[in-house]
Amino acid sequence: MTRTQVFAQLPFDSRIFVAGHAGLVGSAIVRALGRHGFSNVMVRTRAELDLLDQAAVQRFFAQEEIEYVFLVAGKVGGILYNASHQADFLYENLTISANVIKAAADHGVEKLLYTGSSCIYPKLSPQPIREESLLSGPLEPTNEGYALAKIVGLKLCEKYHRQYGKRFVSAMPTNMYGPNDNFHPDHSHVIPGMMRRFHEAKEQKAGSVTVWGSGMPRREFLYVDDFAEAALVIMDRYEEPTTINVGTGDDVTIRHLAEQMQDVVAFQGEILFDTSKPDGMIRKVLDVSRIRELGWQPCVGLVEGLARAYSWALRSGKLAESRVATETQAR
Ligand code: GFB
Repeated sequence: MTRTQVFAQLPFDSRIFVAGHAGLVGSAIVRALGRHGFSNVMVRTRAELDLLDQAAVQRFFAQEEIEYVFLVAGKVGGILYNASHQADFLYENLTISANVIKAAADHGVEKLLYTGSSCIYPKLSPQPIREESLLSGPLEPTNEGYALAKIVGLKLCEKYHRQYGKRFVSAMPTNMYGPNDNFHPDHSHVIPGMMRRFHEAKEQKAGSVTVWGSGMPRREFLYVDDFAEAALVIMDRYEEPTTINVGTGDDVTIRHLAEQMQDVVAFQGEILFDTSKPDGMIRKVLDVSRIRELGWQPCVGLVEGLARAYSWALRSGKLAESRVATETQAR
């Protein structure tokens, strides 16, 4: 199959802006664009372009004649960080989404892909969660601020789509992990946080490692480079105003994840559970029929993905960084 057959609608020399290129998802999208031969990919550091600054974002779009936007910038974090910083998560994600989507609408962007996360769906959604569950009930309280901001962002895309015919679409991925993740012990998502705890326990030859919560919640995990491929497929050929889920369709318990992590990190001790830490949603697995119909499916299974992520974390020095250093980086 030639490249042009894979991405028939997306010209290889188009001016593509990846908002949030330094993070887990943005860096994977930049890698995927490079792999597939897209030659005109634009990125800006936070120092060069503060996405919270509406005037700066407007100036940037006015000057750069951007044609395609992957909007994956935002404040992210795991269950504890989310729960304890809800104002920041709501304000920053809302503002970034509004600034970039409006500027893209004002300055003739051809197509924009907005991303949120599966936590936008109600706490008691029927599982696997279909796109139609959106706004059908109360949210999980530990991430209400983040989820509200992301719901507004995806609805803003949908409204521009319906009112002005803008090709603004949104994708809701499940929990992702991989290179350039945040490995802070308290701020991060479960995979990098747990990986750090297991790694440190192994280094210290500890007899046990403590995992947050009861171990019973179920989560679905997607290797971020698989998501990046899905993002390109969606940018190329998904044209609906309503959002599309991206996941594997399979979930595991946190206990099972911990056992896989123990093998990957080669930690010999015992696994304990700290039930004073929150469990969050008891189950969160996406219905992925829509994205499957577009011809995408994930390639990297959980064990292989964990091994790749661990190898990256070791090579990058992320697991060796002091807790103070990772805290500064996470802000
Ligand atoms: O990735 P995580 O923080 O996010 O996973 P959510 C939380 C689940 O993993 C809970 C357990 O059941 C935790 O009790 N867990 C076990 C751990 N050990 C750890 C650990 O070391 N760190 C963390 N973080 N959890 C987030 C939302 O929800 O998912 C965000 O807060 C976002 O808004 C993200 O949507 C994808 O899946 O609970």
